[in-house]
Parts: sequence; C-alpha cells; structure tokens
Amino acid sequence: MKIAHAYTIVTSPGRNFVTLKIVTDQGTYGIGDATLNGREMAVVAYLDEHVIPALIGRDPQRIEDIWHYLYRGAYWRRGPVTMSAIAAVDMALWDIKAKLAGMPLYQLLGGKSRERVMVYGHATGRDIEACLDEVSRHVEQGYKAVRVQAGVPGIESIYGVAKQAGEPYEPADADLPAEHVWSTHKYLNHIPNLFAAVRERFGDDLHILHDVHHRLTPIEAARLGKALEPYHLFWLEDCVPAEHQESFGLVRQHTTTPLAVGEVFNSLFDAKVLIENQWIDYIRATLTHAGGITHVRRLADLAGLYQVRTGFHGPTDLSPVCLGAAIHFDTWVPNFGIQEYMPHNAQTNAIFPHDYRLEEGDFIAGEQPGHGVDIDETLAASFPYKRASLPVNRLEDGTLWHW
Ligand code: CS2
Ligand code: MG
Repeated sequence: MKIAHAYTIVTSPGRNFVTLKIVTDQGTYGIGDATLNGREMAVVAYLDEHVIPALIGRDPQRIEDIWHYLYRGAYWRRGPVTMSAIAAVDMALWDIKAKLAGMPLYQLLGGKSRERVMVYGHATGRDIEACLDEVSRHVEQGYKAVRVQAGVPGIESIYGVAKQAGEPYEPADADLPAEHVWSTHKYLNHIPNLFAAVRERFGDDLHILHDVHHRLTPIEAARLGKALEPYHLFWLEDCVPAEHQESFGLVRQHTTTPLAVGEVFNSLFDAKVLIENQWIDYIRATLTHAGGITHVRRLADLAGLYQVRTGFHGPTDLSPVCLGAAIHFDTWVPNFGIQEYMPHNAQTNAIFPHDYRLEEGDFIAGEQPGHGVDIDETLAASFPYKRASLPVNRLEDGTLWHW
C-alpha cells in the first residue's frame, strides 16, 4: 500500500482551520488537524512545500517510521510549526490504520480505560454575578467541571473573558492583534472573591478550574495558589510562563492548589523537567501542536510514571478533527484527568461531521472505524481563509506583557 495523494484544506467558518488529507492508492483516506492559531499559513507552507512531496509513495502503515523520518529527517527539531505539521500527518495515518483495521481509534491504542470522558466547560462574565449565571447554565446542562473567568474591576477587557454572555471570549476576526491593558495587582486582589462566590453558590461538589494565561511571576502565582486553597480548585492553569520550568518548583513549594500547564508545548522535552520533579499535576499538550498521537502517547506515558494526568487543551481554535482524535486518546489513556471543551459553531460542525457526542458533561467516543471525524470539502471551500490574529497584552505603563 502506498500514499497516492495528500493535500491541505484551509477553511474559515468563523475562524481558520487547516486540515491535511492523505489518500492511499487503494482509496482509503485519513485526515489530520494542522491548525496553529494565528500562524495557520506557516504550517500550510511547511506541509505543501516540504512534507507532502516526501510522503508520496510511502507505505501509510509505517506510522512510526514516517514520524521519525519527518522529525529526525528535517534536522530542525521541534517548534510549533514543525510539530503541528508532523502531528497532522500522524493523525491522518492513525485514522487510515484504524479504518484499515475496521476499528475505532481507541481500540488500536489499547482499548477503553473508561466509558466516559469528563470535560470542563467555560463560564465567563464581565463581573462575578454574570459569571455565576454562566456557571449555573453549565451546571443545568450536566457539566461536572467548569472553568471560571471573570472581569476585574479597573481592567477594561481581558482575553479569556467574553464581553457579553454567550459570545466567544476572543474576537477571531481581528486582522492584526488587538491590545489589552493588564494589571496584576488588581487581578490578584479580585480573583479570590470570585471563587468564594462560586463555592458559596454551588457548594463543594462542582469541579472548578481557572486559567491565568501565563500572566504572573512565580511569587505572585504562589500567592494566588495559596489564596485559592480554601476553594479547592481542580487546577490552576498556566500560572507562570513555562519556558523557565523551574518557576513551577517555586510555586509548588508554596501551595497545594493543583497546577496545569502545556497548551503551548510542542514536545515531550518542554514538559520533562516539570514531570520528573512532580511540579505539575496535569499536562495540557494537544495532539495537534505536540507531534500527534505517536508523540503525545510518549508524553502521557512519562507523565503517568509520576502521577501526572492529562488535561488536553480543547479550544475552538483546534478543529473537530483534533477533538475527535483526543476523545479516542482520552478514552484509552490510563492517566486521564479531564478534557477541555469549547463548543464549535454550527458551520464548523457541518464542515466536520463527527461521531463523538456530549452527554451530561462527558464525551462518549464513537464506534466508526478511524477517529470518527470527516470533512465536507465542498462546504469547506465556501468559507475561505481570512487572516486573524491573537491579541497582545500591555501593562498600564505600556510594557508588553504575557497573556
Ligand atoms: C485558552 C485558549 O483554552 C484555553 O485554555 O488558553 O483559549 C488559548 O488562549 C487559545 O487556544 C490560543 O490559541
Ligand atoms: Mg489556557
């Protein structure tokens, strides 16, 4: 069996998605997600110019060999563009292999470790009251875990907090980066009030999570973690930038609030020191940005040795292809923690028909052979690419900050 044909598909039903389709000489095909939010066309160029020509004629069943061919063979290792391109190939090849085997992907990985995959939804609000209403909406829908983000008095707009209930929290149509103004001390003074209110209204049973978007220094993160201990969070996410992994050691010494990180990671090596020191509790790498199923499986196995669990990133800027493959992975992986979920819009769901389903705050993997997600190429073509940028964050004095 040979790879006969492969091509990229870019579609923008509200935001950009990059999909790689690989077709064998016997007609079986697989698809992989290659979406790198805000830098989509860099991955398209990498795939079209450097990867696809080298794939034609190879045996699609040799997933492991093709992974190393693209990783070691490029000489330039790691990095989000390279690893997203490799991931798309890997995901498509696993899709093909599972279709050839006539099995849903989770069976090929080793079978079910659980029946249901717990997800967390997103509640955001301009103020505490609006945010509590959003939490309540999720609880009514059966969610057992909710990420809670609220506006902060004195900060006009914050990435991660929608301006109006039900709106996306990140304008996906900003041609060039929007600018936000950030104040750490206002944020730190306010956030414990939010979580006190959530526990008071919803009691102890609900899992609550919070994302800091890398905005704090280690000692500030330690203060926040300590202040939130009475409200026993499921996790505190991205509390400090993760390039300097030792920062997590400092935070860890001060607080028992569980720590999660990894949505910007693209390799096991970004997480190795964090995991081996048990400085984190959850690893959030995605199949799309961290080299696909083949690589993230190694990362999850390493994490498992140290009682670190998975909590994959699942925003709307990853396509349903990544989410579908992730749900199979979550169904299999022994050290599963939780799966993030932000609903895709109706056009996106129509372009990417899928067989996973949400039931009372849990995903259930489908039984179709492969990862269970397809693409309607005609419909995809009616939503052409549109440049879109993530925002930037500045301190009140103008200094460019993290978000
Ligand atoms: C966020 C994301 O889902 C999350 O936890 O941090 O919205 C993230 O900012 C975007 O995926 C960036 O592309
Ligand atoms: Mg995040």
